[in-house]
Amino acid sequence: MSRTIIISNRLPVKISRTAEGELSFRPSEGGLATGLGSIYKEGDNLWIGWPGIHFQDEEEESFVKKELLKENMLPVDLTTEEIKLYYEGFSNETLWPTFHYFNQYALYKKSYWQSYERVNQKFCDAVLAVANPDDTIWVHDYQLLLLPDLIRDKLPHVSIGFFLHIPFPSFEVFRLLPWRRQLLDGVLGADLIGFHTYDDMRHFLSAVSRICFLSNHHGQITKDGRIVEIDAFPMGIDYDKYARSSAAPETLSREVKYRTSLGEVKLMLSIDRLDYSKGIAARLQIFDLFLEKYPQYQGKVSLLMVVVPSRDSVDKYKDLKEEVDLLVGRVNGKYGSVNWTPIHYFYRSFPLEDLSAFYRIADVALVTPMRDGMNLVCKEFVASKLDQKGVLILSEMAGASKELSEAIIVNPNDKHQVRDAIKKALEMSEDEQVKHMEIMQATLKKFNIHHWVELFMQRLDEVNQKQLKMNTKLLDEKIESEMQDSFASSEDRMLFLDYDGTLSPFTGNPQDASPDEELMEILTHLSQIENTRVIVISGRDRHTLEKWLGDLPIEFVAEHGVWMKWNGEGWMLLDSLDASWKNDIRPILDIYVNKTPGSFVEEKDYSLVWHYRKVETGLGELRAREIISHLKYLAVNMNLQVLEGNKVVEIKNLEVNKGKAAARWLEDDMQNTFIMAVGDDWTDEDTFKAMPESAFTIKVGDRRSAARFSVRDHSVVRRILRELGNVNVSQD
Ligand code: GDG
Repeated sequence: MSRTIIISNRLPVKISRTAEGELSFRPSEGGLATGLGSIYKEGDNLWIGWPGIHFQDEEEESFVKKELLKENMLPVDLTTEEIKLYYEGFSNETLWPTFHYFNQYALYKKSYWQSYERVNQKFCDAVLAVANPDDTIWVHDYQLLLLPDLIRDKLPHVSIGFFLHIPFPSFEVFRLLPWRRQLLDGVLGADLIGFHTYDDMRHFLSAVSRICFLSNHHGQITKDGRIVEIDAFPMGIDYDKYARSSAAPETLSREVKYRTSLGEVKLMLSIDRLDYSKGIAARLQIFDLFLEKYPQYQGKVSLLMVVVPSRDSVDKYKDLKEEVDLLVGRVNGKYGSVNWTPIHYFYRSFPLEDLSAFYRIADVALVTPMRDGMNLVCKEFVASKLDQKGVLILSEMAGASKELSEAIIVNPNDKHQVRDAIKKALEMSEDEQVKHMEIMQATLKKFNIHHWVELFMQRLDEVNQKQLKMNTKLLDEKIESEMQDSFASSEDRMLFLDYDGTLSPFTGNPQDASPDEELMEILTHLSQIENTRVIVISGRDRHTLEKWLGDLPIEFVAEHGVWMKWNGEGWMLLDSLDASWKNDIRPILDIYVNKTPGSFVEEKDYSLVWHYRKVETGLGELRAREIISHLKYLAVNMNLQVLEGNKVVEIKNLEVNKGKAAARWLEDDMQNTFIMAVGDDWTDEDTFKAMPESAFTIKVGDRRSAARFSVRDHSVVRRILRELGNVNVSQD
């Protein structure tokens, strides 16, 4: 039976050692653990991750493994060095600062990277030891960016989802990473990649387009013949859990206790892990500014600030802790009195009942991160406000701000704006508070954590169905051997081969793609086999094809079918074609060449091609769209077709296409003829469609095609052709 396997850096469990040296297991309270609890605890499903402790010996390791397995968890043991280099190092000192736009804090250390690679491999080994090809795998977060592709390599058809919990930065920041390409290739091993917000998603797509040269269509990328879908799935909270906890008697009694000791002041609340991305220091400076500018609030409002210890072995976090301690001391020293403390500061974590009491008690939640993937604290505050009174001040840099537009949205760098937002929040009428809170609660109730899990899993399943339904089947060994048998046993053989992207890789300059020695050898060899015809069917002009391949005993279709050359005969023109339209269209294309550095026009006998492979990424695509819309009506009137290819826009006569040309080689009875057609772009689709059903039609790259099979790239095509050339054909 197929299973779901969740993988994250940490397992959803807290294991601690008691004073007597015994181990105690407590389930983690995190939102993710709750949300995914409905999945991983079911049947044979599993959660794989680091258990958070170092095993003292093998006996302890096997005991912990056994205990965890009872709860459907499988631990990955990490050494002290791996925690230092992979976790604290690459994850938290390289990726975390870069992804949160603190790239000046990022360390680019080779030893960190190497450990990150090794640990991702370690996680992969743990997955492979238990996973089956029909399982569904869901990988979480920035510590495991390489994992999807590592798994894909060994289980090519398994369904893999990936979710990033932190922001994905703009391409300009992401590109700073020395290992940017490997990181993207790693994550692109997934079938579905999810982000909290649309902005993260578009930053990712832009990085993929610029670094991996893969474009997307409505968030869908095709990589190595596979579909990869990218989308935004804003993560929610376990709404009912927070609402319930807010009404619990234990919470109410703690609220009374805290209210009594705090006195009759208004209360602002902030809760964060200690992190520079959370804007804790700036928040303290803002509170200082607020008390200074509005002295009437001195003695009337306090800030309850919970900072949860985190990553305190990383230098930057130690520095931040010192800075926060200092600022709290300064503000309290400057304004405090015997009966009023401006800031109640706690550097520790609290149980949920306390947290809920804080959420209840607070008049204002001050959530002002410099950058945050989502931020769950603000959502928990809203869910805990059962009487709907309270105001949320929320940084526009938190993913949550995209959903909670009823909050007072601020830019945390604009200290004066936040200072005044505090005043506005404290003075907001109760009616208005309720009005905003109601709308936010309705959103969070619907888009809760269970909804998030369901949406993601459903979508992953849909992508999986899409992969299965794709017309083409990845060419495997079995089909290849069938193909070789058919090649050997047929009386005649016919191979229609596209050139660019099929026999040869794309180059910046089309003229640089001349055949290399290997290709010449393959084609020579094939064309020498008896009763075997090789037809190169290309969009290129006949002069180039003649120059490059004219010495071989092969046949040609040039300019997508304008020109044809049968064995031993001269070039033949397709019917009577008109080329006078070029005089009207060429000047238009020249305008675009003039304003687009790196682009040029290729003029063929019966078509014009605007090339933009060397144009700045993005600009080329923009101009291509401009050209297409510029020529749209003109083309219809002039009986032309405007087609978008691989970094080209081609204009040619409507009646020209590769399929029509290829059909001239085909006869009625071809039962004893082995036919193969290979191509990589839309112009080859016409060839595929023109072929008899039994033909071996092969698409290179993309799997959405009329072809029966697909292969990854031109190097696979070459290997297949080389092996066909070595087959012993029947002599009778
Ligand atoms: C990352 C992304 C994204 C805090 N103090 C206590 C406590 N907490 C709980 C909160 C909340 C969670 O910790 C913090 O979640 P955040 O979302 O605010 O922040 P990160 O830890 O940085 O999480 C973030 C998130 O992943 C999910 O995708 O939203 O952007 O950075 O649930 O309640 N819980 C308890 N005691 C505490 O003292 N029990």
